[in-house]
Amino acid sequence: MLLLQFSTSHYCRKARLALGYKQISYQVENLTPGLHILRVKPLSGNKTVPVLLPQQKNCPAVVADSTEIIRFLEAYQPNPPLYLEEPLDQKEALRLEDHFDESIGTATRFVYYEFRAKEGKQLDPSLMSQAVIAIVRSQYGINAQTAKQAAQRIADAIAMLSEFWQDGYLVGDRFSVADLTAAALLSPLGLIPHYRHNYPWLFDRITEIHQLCNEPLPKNWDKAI
Ligand SMILES: N[C@@H](CCC(=O)N[C@@H](CS)C(=O)NCC(=O)O)C(=O)O
Repeated sequence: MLLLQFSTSHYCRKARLALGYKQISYQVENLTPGLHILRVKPLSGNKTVPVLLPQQKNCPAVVADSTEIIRFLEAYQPNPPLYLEEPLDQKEALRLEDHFDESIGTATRFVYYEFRAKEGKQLDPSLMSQAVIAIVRSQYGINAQTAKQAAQRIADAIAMLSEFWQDGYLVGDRFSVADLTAAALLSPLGLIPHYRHNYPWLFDRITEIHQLCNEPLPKNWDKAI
């Protein structure tokens, strides 16, 4: 299998966590933001990564979007499962996956790129990195005001996670797509010192989930504390 990705994207991390959890071997093709459209648009019709090319008999040629990739992987290799058996639990796990995708993953992007352009500039002050950060900020309308609104959505999500994650799982009594999605989409916050200091249990849990899925933590993870 081949995963078309941005190495730093948290949605691509979500797909890698799922591949790693299921111990499916795959290769990655790292794309350059902006130029990536030339590669992915003809394949999926969309402009976002991740895009998975299963390259297997009896499989679709292209699976685009992290949620669709997990749905495909679950059918391709059901064990170990990311979906839950009990229908109501499974419905809730998919609802949480969608909530994290649509609301929290985008909020994380706002808070993370606001940090990278300001206090976190020294993480990579190179012109190339700062140019990518400026493009992302302009593409998504990221500024101090919108990042502040996003931080409130993240605070609500962390309050919810604190009820479930300190000694259990988001849904039911085992690890599921809901836990995996939360870990992937909140992981960029691990590079922001005040989140690391205020919520150590959150980043311990994100670390455990990365270990479970055989996925390295984001670059510079240890520099934030
Ligand atoms: N809902 C999509 C979101 C993916 C997404 O937003 N990907 C971003 C990278 S984090 C992207 O490809 N952005 C490039 C663009 O919009 O041109 C998923 O879950 O795969």
